[in-house]
Amino acid sequence: MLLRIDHVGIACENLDEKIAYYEATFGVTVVSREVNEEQGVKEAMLHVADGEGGGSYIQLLEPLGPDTPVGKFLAKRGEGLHHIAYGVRDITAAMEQIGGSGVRLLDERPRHGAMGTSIAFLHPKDVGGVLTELVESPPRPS
Ligand code: MC0
Repeated sequence: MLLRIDHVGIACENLDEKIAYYEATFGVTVVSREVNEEQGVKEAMLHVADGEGGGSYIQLLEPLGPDTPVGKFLAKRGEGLHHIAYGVRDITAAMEQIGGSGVRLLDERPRHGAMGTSIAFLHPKDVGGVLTELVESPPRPS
């Protein structure tokens, strides 16, 4: 069901500073920057590699305010790994299959993610303490 690691989401206090750090340290480059009001973040995607069905990225996340998922996470745990996201071919089918196994879905239906993706989160308490995201990428132009 899982095609690849789509991205790792990393919570940070200052997006511009963290982008500069990743570019200087790992030689990766930003391919997309967005504000996602629904998710309460401004974020940047830094390309790492290409894989089946899409790319693999580092996603840097700065909260839009303290009362957002990433804002609460930073207050509680500080900067660091926030979630892991797996690429899937069909997000609705994956949600049905995983939800049917008893894992709590944090989204009833897919939501808008970075770079035109459809995303859905799984409760970290049901995935061994790891906030987990499913990602369906838009079709690649042929
Ligand atoms: C919270 N918990 C985590 C966690 N966040 N565990 C692992 N990783 C995380 N990131 C744990 C807490 O420590 C707590 O455990 C329990 O989950 C409940 O957390 P809480 O702080 O009491 O509750 P909330 O209100 O902060 O909710 C946590 C929850 C929420 C994961 C349900 O953050 C959520 O719905 N997240 C999904 C959406 C999201 O994260 N969006 C931002 C990225 P204890 O043991 O203390 O009870 S958006 C994104 O990434 C998009 C743009 C994209 O990929 O394209």
